Amino acid sequence: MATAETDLAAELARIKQARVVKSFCYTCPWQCPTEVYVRDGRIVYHKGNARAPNNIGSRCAKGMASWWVTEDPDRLKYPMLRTNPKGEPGRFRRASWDEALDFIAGKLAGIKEQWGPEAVAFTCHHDPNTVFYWHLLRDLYGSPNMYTHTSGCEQDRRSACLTLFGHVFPMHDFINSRYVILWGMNNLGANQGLWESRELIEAKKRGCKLVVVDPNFTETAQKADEWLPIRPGADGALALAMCHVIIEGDLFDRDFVSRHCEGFDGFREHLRERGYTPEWAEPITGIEAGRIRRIAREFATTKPAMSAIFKGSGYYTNGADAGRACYLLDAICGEVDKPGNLVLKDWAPLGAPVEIPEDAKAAPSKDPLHVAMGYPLAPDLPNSRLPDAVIDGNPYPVKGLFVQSSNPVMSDPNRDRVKEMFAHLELAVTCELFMSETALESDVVLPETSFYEQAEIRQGMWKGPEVVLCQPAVERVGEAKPAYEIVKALAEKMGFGRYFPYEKWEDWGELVMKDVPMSLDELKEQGFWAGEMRYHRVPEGLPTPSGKIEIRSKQYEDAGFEPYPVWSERSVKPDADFPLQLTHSKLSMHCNIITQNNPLLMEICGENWVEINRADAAKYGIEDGGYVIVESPKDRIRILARVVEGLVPGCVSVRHGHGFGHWAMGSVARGRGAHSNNLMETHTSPVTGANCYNECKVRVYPAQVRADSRPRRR
Ligand SMILES: Nc1nc2c(c(=O)[nH]1)N[C@H]1C(S)=C(S)[C@@H](COP(=O)(O)OP(=O)(O)OC[C@H]3O[C@@H](n4cnc5c(=O)[nH]c(N)nc54)[C@H](O)[C@@H]3O)O[C@H]1N2
Ligand SMILES: Nc1nc2c(c(=O)[nH]1)N[C@H]1C(S)=C(S)[C@@H](COP(=O)(O)OP(=O)(O)OC[C@H]3O[C@@H](n4cnc5c(=O)[nH]c(N)nc54)[C@H](O)[C@@H]3O)O[C@H]1N2
Ligand code: SF4
Ligand SMILES: [Mo]
Repeated sequence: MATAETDLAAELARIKQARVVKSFCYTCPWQCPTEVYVRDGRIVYHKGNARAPNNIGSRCAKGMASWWVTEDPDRLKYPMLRTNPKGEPGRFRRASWDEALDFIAGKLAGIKEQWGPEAVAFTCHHDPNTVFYWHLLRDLYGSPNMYTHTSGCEQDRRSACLTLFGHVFPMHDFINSRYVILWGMNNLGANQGLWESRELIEAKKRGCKLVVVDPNFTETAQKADEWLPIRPGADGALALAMCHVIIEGDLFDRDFVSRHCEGFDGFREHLRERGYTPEWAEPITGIEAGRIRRIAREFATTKPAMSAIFKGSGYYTNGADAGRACYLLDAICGEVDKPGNLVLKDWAPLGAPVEIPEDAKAAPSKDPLHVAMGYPLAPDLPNSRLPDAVIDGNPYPVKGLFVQSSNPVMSDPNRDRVKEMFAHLELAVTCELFMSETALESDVVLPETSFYEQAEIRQGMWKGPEVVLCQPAVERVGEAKPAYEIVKALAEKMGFGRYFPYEKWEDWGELVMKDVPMSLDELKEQGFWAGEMRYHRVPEGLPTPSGKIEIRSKQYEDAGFEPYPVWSERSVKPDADFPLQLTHSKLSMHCNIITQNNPLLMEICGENWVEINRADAAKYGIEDGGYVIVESPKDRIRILARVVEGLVPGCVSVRHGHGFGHWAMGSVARGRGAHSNNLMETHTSPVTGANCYNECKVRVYPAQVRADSRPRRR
């Protein structure tokens, strides 16, 4: 059936004399469905797919600039093998695919023989077709250590959500909400699904009240009705005090908690016993007790409402319980999975791309690393602890590491320790688009294709079940290959070739789609599949031990933690020598450290900066637009300063991205901006092992050289 939109796509293709390929953007993890217009092998235009509920046609600046990745001269073109010992600055030579994969297969066989298969780990952030590596390295080779996106990201949020609701990634039904509290979640800066940003703005227009809890007056706080400038690492105290007000004021949803929650009465006693009152929280959070009471009452009495978190609360060692406490506001007010709430999204019924018989699968002989490390509640790898395994053999030796679509040398805290880890590995393989800093520390660097050059079928990030697809739109760069071809070729070298029988991507695509009520051909035509959006799953029972929302967490108790969230101080506090708390936030014009070699985005935002409150700036002689030194007990960086009103005094905020030799061979990115991740020591959440990027104290003073007159835009 032709619609106005398909006609538009056809008309655009005709005008541009181009072929249109339905695809998705994967510059950030939100995978907006797109239409890519290709003429003579080049992308001449691209836009959002307006029929997709996910982004309804919109794209952000990062997505619009993303075509550059297909033409960037700095892209990796060939497999590369290291020619000098690890630990020294990496030198590489071009290798054939055959030689590179022979090398990897040989090392994998040696590691398995000497140390066992669990001595190989796999980690990634963006996970393009990662599932293929998993089937080979987990199912056939036998390592239980296949990790993905969250290891460097919102580990604490995920564990809070999983233990409470049995769901890993609720979506935000802003559009139907009347009251939204965002805790350190900067949707309008560090954008998540574009439909979420749109719906948040639309909800505001319809009268929804937006409260942002953040030490920084972020892009989202600037659009909010109220900004609560909380002290860093204090969210747990604020949320617990709000729960106290709601419960003591009899403002909770009695019927909902009695039917659907486990442990409500115990929670009331717990809050009383611990004395988690607004007066107790005021000096910890910096928010007046009266304001805490008012916001708590407003939240409980305005329906529908939502309390949501992402990274902010999890930047600290007390982040796991802080996250639980923020989500408990939803639970006690009965605001879960109804219109206007956090929705416990249904996933699409995607199948595996290969069929490996059960009797061919290897049975791992050891617990996965996160369990052996003592973090059974971790949803992913506690990756700041990976160096302990590699360097010290604790909890057991790891000798081989695959890194795909991730740059841990730049992205994890404590760069020194991460680099040291690579020097200890017998096999380090980095699958990349560029010669990243992590690639430079590796033995083998494999060039992968970008989302414009390969196929992939994934779960979509809309609030209903959704499948999104990308398909090859342009020629591959050099000899780069997609993961499904790399894994097939490696499997053949390892004697597992028969399990990867596909000749073209459509062969595995059919398998992935076999339970989705849409054919692969239709998917290629439409670019996405969207199922029915549902609410009200809580009464059906949740995948928690009790089937209910676990206010009292059995999983926490079994793992040796307090079953109710407790308040604890974060680990690193400023002192006389290092009087400021380091915090971080993302850049709206870049995604993490992916986009800094893109000249279009670098023209808008060519370097990152540190924000400092006006009072602190005066105290330390810092001028707006000047360069400063940010120094911790461990390291120091030189970075542009921005003096702002809207930041809690006593902390500084580094916008994350850019820095040192970033994109080791990237001609645009190199030397622009500053990189803060070596300022921190390794601090991890005791519950999940999450990276604690903000556990760091610093001092700030003017650098010698003044800033140039680059335009200052966010
Ligand atoms: N434009 C853009 N979009 C992105 C990304 C990007 O790099 N750029 N990255 C993507 C990724 S991987 C992720 S994980 C998400 C992240 O999405 P968000 O979590 O929304 O983004 P961050 O900027 O990390 O937000 C952290 C916020 O927490 C605040 N904060 C710091 N300490 C505290 C605290 O103690 N309490 C509270 N309440 N807040 C605190 C910071 O000031 C900051 O505003 O964004 C995704 N989208
Ligand atoms: N100081 C500080 N550190 C942080 C954060 C912070 O806010 N402050 N944020 C943290 C967060 S939330 C996250 S999620 C992590 C993310 O950190 P990482 O795990 O490092 O992930 P990214 O920055 O997303 O991407 C890293 C690499 O993926 C490569 N890449 C991009 N697309 C592809 C592809 O299609 N295929 C392949 N093979 N490679 C590709 C890019 O070239 C890039 O080198 O950083 C964390 N680190
Ligand atoms: S939000 Fe993410 S996926 Fe969507 S267009 Fe922007 S960068 Fe691409
Ligand atoms: Mo992230």
